[in-house]
Parts: sequence; structure tokens; C-alpha cells
Amino acid sequence: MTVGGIECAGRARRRRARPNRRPPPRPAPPGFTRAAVKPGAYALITPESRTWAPAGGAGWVNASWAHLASPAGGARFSMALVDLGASGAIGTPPSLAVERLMFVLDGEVEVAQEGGAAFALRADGFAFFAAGAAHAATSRAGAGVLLYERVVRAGDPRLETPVRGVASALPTTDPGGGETFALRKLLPPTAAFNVHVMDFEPGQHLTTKEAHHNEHGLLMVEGQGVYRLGDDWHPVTVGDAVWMAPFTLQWYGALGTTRTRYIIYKDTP
Ligand code: UGY
Ligand code: MN
Repeated sequence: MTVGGIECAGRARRRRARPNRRPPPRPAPPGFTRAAVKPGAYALITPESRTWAPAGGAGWVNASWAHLASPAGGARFSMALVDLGASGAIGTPPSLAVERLMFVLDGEVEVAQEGGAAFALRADGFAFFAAGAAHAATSRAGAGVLLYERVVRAGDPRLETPVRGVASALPTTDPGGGETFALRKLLPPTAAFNVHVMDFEPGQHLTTKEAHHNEHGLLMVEGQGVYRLGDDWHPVTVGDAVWMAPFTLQWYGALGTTRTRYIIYKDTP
């Protein structure tokens, strides 16, 4: 019997149970997102909650961006996904006091810089530009780029020279503290701006339940696991981005069958 559209218990009992019948995959319920924002502490921005807009400002051509962390949300840096279309260009930094790092996620970007030869960056390639260093970045066929920017702060140790490389080709560094993940630092560890690539095999996890003065901006590029942020535990996967404020309790455990890789900004030292 059905009452008000709901099947009542009497009829349910008469039906044969089919525990092995798989329900068809369903789209997420309306309004559902895994994204979670705790102002002042952290923001988990999942792909379904990214918002894209045409990238604006001097020099931007045929590009859109989705901001994943920014001063508007409490971060002291910004982190954006940039979708460069064909013949697209990344604009100049918003001021001469901004240092930035571009990390290519897919496609190819041609980079020109003052006083140096032009070069191409493909997926996994990155380039850092010191504050005020003139440069241009364009793409013939389109590319996806993760862009970190921050305004240099008085007294901060900073890099004056450009740096470029291919993340996977860098040697790993001992993370210390009994940690077992594979760590690659994209920039010299002496400056107040760094970006690391961290790899975890399934089952590996941070040893330290970290609470530190550094701030983070992270993008999951491979794998899946659980991120502890404060007292909350979030399942995370490829495409998820996390901003962590200073002293936000943080821990990660890798799950599944494939390696986790994340790219993480850290205001060192
Ligand atoms: O360097 C770090 O602070 C890094 N281990 N944090 C993190 O992965 N959440
Ligand atoms: Mn940390």
C-alpha cells in the first residue's frame, strides 16, 4: 500500500529483497557540493563549486579563471586555475610588487622574459617570476595553468631571479620529521614563497598532525584520500583545492589504488 506516495511497511515486507541489485548511478542531489568553507580557517573548493569568469586586466587574452584562494577570502596570496584558449595570453601581474609562479597542468605555454631566451612549458613544467620581472606567457592551442601570486611583504626573504623546471624531474628532498611522502621543492627554500609537489602512495599519510604558522594553497592533481582540516574530515580527490590559514590543524591520508600527488603553496621559511 502507498500512502501519500510513500510505500508503507506492510507492502515492503511482501516484496522480495534484492540486496545485490545495484542502483543506477545518480547525479548529486540538487544543491549538493563537497565544498566547505570555514572563514578564517580553511576553504575546500571542489570542481562543482568553482566559478569561472573571463580573466581581466592588462595583457589577458582569451582566458578565463577560477579563483581557488584569494585575499578576498582571507588568504595572503592568490591561487587560480587559468583556462587559456587558442592564442590566449596570461596578463601581467596586477602590480610590480607581485611575484608569481605558473604551473602548467595541460597543453603548452610559450614564455618570453626580459633578458632571457624564450622557452616552452608543457604539463608539469613551471616558471617563477620575481616581483617586477617583465615576462609574457601565451598559448597557441590552449593550456590549463595553475597560477600562484602574492604581494611581497617588507622584510620577507625573496627570490630575485627567475626559476623554471619540470616538477617530476626534480630530485626529492627529505621532508624530515619522520615523514614518508616524496617531496619536491620547486623553488630554493630560502625565500618566503615556495611551491612543493608532494606524492603519497595509497595508505601513506602525514605523520605529523600539523599546526603551523605557514599558510597553504593546495591542488589535488592525482589520487584521492581524506584531508583533516581543523575538526573536520573531508574526502578529497583530483581537482579539489584547499586553502589553509596559519595554524589550521591539517592531516592527509592517501586512499584508493593510485598515488596521490598534490601541488602546495607554502609561505616559507
Ligand atoms: O610543508 C607542509 O607544511 C606540508 N607538509 N603540509 C601539508 O601537506 N598539509
Ligand atoms: Mn602544512
